[in-house]
Amino acid sequence: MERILVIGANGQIGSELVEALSIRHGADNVFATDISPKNLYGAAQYQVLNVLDEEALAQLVSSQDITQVYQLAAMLSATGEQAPLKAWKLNMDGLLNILEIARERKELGKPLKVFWPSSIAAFGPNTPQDATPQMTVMDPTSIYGISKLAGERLCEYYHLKYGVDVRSIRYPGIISYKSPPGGGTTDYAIAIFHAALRGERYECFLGPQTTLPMIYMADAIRATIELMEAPAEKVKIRSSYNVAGVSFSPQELAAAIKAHVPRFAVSYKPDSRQQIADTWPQSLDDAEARADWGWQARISVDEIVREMLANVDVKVS
Ligand code: AKB
Repeated sequence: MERILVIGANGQIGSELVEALSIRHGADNVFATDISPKNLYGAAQYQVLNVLDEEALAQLVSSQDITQVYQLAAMLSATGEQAPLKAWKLNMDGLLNILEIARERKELGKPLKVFWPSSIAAFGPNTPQDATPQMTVMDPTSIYGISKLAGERLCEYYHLKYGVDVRSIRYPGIISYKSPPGGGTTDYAIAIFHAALRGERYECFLGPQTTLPMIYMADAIRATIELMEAPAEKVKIRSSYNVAGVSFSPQELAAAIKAHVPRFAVSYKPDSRQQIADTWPQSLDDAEARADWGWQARISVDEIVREMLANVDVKVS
């Protein structure tokens, strides 16, 4: 029986992951935590936890006999640039706290399986942008991207040196309707649906031709759970896996929305997030994820558009 801890449960991924894990493992075995006292998504078991409080974290892991932890608390690319030192501290120390606890638990004969999200932000301006390979030049220029690349190296280090069973995915931009994204460069791909459904013009903060890799939340959650459930010997990469979903530009997404909402209009006013997006891949080669643990994306751009238009709740945007 698994006992699962989700850190950052009120975030975009956390809110949906807690639900999916509860269905799989039983709500009694899933502990949702976040820095906020508000149990925003009605998790059956919720408590306040600051991932930077290593003592509180270790105490929770041991008192609840946790066997799997998903460390999702982080500052994303756009908000990270507003407070680089804070982003570095949260993103790095949060991960290190978990890895250290996993190392200690392993020594006690109580292994803790760790999931930690990396991102396409770990790539940089000298990375090949089309079908970006798993192993390639990585020279991120945002503090978020630098923390993701450093985090990938730490994950592999703790695996090689201490045998910690840590697993990771380089998430593309994730598109979802349930919970809002938290300050990323790919957020336009959600905000655009809210504007379309409110009957408003959308002013996009990226230029019309800025193609980026994206993935629908259902595929992202499935990838995460499939990776965590794969037999350990199949998880050959312990830094982080490329996982591809779809790729599109703002102009292409706007056209796909217009096919359903003909009067929808978009204008473009790139801001500082454009410089970040310009250094990221346009598409990913995820051959290793496919070969090692059978990953296969299912949801196309047209399906994403249909699902988002049917489900986005404009009352909460
Ligand atoms: C962001 O835009 O910062 C995130 C990401 C791609 O990691 N969505």
